[in-house]
Amino acid sequence: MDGYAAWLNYTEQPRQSWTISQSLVPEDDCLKNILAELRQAWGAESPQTETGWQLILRLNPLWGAEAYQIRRSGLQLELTGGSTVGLLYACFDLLTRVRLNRLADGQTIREAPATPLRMLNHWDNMDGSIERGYAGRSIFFNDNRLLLNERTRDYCRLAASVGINAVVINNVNVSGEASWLISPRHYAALAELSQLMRGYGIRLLLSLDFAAPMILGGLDSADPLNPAVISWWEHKVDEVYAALPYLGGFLVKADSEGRPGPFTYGRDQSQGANLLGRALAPHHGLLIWRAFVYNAQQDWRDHKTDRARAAYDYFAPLDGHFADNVYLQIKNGPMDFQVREPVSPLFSRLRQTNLILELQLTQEYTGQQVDICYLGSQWREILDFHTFNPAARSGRDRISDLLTQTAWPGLKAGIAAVANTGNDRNWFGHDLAGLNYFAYGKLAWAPDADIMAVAADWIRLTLPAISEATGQALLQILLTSWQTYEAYTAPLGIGWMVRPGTHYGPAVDGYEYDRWGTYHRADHWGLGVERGPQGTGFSELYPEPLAALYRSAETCPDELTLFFHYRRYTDQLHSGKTIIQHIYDSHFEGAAAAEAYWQTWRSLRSELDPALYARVERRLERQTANAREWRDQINSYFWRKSAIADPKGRVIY
Ligand code: GCV
Repeated sequence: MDGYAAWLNYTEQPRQSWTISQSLVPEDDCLKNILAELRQAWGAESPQTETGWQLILRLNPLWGAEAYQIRRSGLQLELTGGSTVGLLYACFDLLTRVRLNRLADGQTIREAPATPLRMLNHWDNMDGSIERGYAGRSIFFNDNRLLLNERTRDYCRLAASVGINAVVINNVNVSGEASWLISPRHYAALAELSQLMRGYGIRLLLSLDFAAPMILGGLDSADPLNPAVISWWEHKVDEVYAALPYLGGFLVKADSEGRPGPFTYGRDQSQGANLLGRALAPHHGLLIWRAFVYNAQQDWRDHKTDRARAAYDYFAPLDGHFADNVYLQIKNGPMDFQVREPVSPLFSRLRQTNLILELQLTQEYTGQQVDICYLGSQWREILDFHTFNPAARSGRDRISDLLTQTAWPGLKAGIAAVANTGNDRNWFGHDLAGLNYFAYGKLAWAPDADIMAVAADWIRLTLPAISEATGQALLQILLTSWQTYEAYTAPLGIGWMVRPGTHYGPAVDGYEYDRWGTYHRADHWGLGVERGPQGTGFSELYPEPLAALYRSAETCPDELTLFFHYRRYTDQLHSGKTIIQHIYDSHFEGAAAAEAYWQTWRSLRSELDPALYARVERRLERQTANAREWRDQINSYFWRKSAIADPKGRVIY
């Protein structure tokens, strides 16, 4: 088993006999793809209708385009979609239900996505490399060209099967040939790709270089208020849409980590975003502007500047300044996709800005698809977080209420995630990392989904041949994996401590004297960044009661205590343990848990496909070694700093 089919693994199910007794406009691409999917799953259509499924496809244009209904009466299956995209979603749901034996006679299922925009961002470069990619090279690019092959279609099938409806194919760090994606050099290939994606209900979007008027247009400025720049963009966007009428819009990373942006010209972020938003408006395109803007040239001696504040400080004052088709895309936490961070305070504050929550599937800081880390556990906490945004209707202020646009009237919102796929045969490098992609789609569609049920379904769909007991063992690993990863890496919300550059494995002081604003401030008394009112004041960016919760070390939740406060090693946590004892215990326990995953996997060997077994086993061996390394470096470092021995007498170096 090579993992290529992922959860669309139809091999173990009996072929089904089926026929479509009524078809709609056959030249519609979605309909063609529905038929192709049915054939792939169930085999060729069969004329003996009495013994097989009889499908009737209908449209109900009064529904939202992505809504659908499945009604079963005996062997008759009536699928109704708000459009053929809705029918495609109905088809994937039907195939899943038949495989999981979850479609009773007489049952009617009605579904519509709760989040309108469900997007993936690929950080793929045109040379074929992927920034922070851990599953091989790009499936979209090689050698400065677009790739279009059977794999592209299979990618669309995977994405559509979990309800993804927008994909940005190129890295937000746009450079080299990627700046030229919006030029005639690439229109023909992009048009073909966007047409293919459209047949799967997916809008293609592109990351843009803010300096394009200079690079492509030869202007001497990219100032968003310069009339020549404005007119260049208007013409450029008209040209792009003439070639790519189905383009969803653009994504921009500006003024961050060396990218050009409006700050160069003394303009603010909304002026940069609106320049492009206005050019896109006549074409109904979206402009997605990232809030990940910070000064990456910090002096470690400076205890007042706080990277965690940056997005808030830049963007909160601009609430209400953005054009109607502009969305602000905000990373879940104020720093950068650490295993644990508080939710960004921007979600608690903005009330007149369209929002997108940005998550990271690619496991940059969470094990790089070597270590198992089911991020659904992290996302559940983020989605359930009460923002206390004063604009939200009472009781509807969770992040999930924002995404589903139920928090307050007029709010437009969506969700995005940095993708974890590549051209490895199994798409994800680690077979078990496929769950993160699957779960992201499911939570984007229904943010209140149960992450345990999602994982259990993923196991049954991806590994249909394994026994119930093996499935349960695997489920236990997956459900505890995020907590395990957190336990053996940087403690109590402090984050980082990773090897500079690669971001895999421990280097406690790796970023301590660097320019990235990512410090732990450990000394011989304690550690942590003081972000209360006496420190950087970050806690005060939240509305009450969150500010009060985070402001004081007495009330701050244990898991974030070092994010918000400098604490002494001897301070007591709510758990009853001291900080130092927590560090020792969690690292010994986390590393032991990782090793136990490896043992469990080995005990399942006879149950598992040999190739799958070997792929995952190799990674578990590496995860165990990584966890040990984290355990020993962190414990030794803090023992040496604090001179407090482990009362349990375990080995520390
Ligand atoms: C695409 C982090 C990563 C970068 C990434 C950046 C971003 O800093 O390490 O590789 O760049 O986030 O989200 O823009």
